[in-house]
Amino acid sequence: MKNRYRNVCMILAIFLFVTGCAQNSHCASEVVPDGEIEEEKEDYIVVGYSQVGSESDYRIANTKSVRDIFTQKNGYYLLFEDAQQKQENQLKTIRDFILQEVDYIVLDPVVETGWEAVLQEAKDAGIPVILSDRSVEVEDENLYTAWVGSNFEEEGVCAGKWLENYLAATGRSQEEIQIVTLQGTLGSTSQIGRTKGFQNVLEKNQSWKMLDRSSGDFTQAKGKEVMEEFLEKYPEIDVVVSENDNMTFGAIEAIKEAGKTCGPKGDIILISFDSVQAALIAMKEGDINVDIECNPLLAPKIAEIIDKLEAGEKVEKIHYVEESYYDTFMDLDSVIRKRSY
Ligand code: GZL
Repeated sequence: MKNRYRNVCMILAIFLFVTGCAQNSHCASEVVPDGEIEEEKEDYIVVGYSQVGSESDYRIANTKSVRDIFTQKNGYYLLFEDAQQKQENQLKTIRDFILQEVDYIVLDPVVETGWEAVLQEAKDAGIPVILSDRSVEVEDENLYTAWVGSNFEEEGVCAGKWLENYLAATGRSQEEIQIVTLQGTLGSTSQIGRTKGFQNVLEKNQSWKMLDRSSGDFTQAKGKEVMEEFLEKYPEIDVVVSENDNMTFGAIEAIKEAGKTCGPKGDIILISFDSVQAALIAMKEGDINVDIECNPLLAPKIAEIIDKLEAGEKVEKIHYVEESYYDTFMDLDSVIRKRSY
């Protein structure tokens, strides 16, 4: 698609002047990416990226993947906005991108609902939208061109099946198992899928009892708060299902401050999601039993989709990334050494 770089700068200048952002260097830096713009480069693909936030280690790795790929050297001009986990920020950002006539919008939607109007505006403006990581719930799936991410329901099923095997291997498959769940951001694709997937396995195990589920919003602080409430309320917790590693770090703090232990030698079986490096180290230290991987390196696939669209090729709608799980029965040293996140 013809580079709109010069138009973008002109519109940007008008936009910043009109909205008074020109005086505010912070605002100006928000819409004009860092680093020297190579004036002589004739052609950029202008990509507007609306990121959920910076709430977790997964998110940091996911953002790094975006910044590593969408560089001027690779022919892209990246406009990147962190929504601090607020949908209203993402809605405003997308409308700014439309005003700036970007070539593509990439959206990681904090929750699944509330996107029809703004996606219709992007469609009316002729700007393709690619969804990254989380997805949207819309009547008309033509409002977005493609989605790249994880099979979250499969991740939840994987966690449940791991627990079935572990309880059988430790002679506890007939025992009543009391479970609590730290859920991610309510209404996000990852929370919906992981909760549903684990529930599918729970329903097949009569001796399992889900005492409670509550959202820690994928953050360490909130995860600790919720775990403290669970420990207050439920004296006998056998399993904690924590829908991301940062809530897990908070849960570990709360469990230890309550004088209990977790992990393979602990009172509580701890199941986590994401498999970021810090969590695998905590697993090595004996605090986590199993971690279901959630691959944050989505930008290469997104760039491949954009390049195909640029070449006028058709693209598939759904693109799953490769991922696995890790537990203490594996050689964690070699896993940790090889990981880029
Ligand atoms: C999953 C992603 C989730 C991660 C969390 O793809 O949406 O959001 O599991 C992150 O760490 O906050």
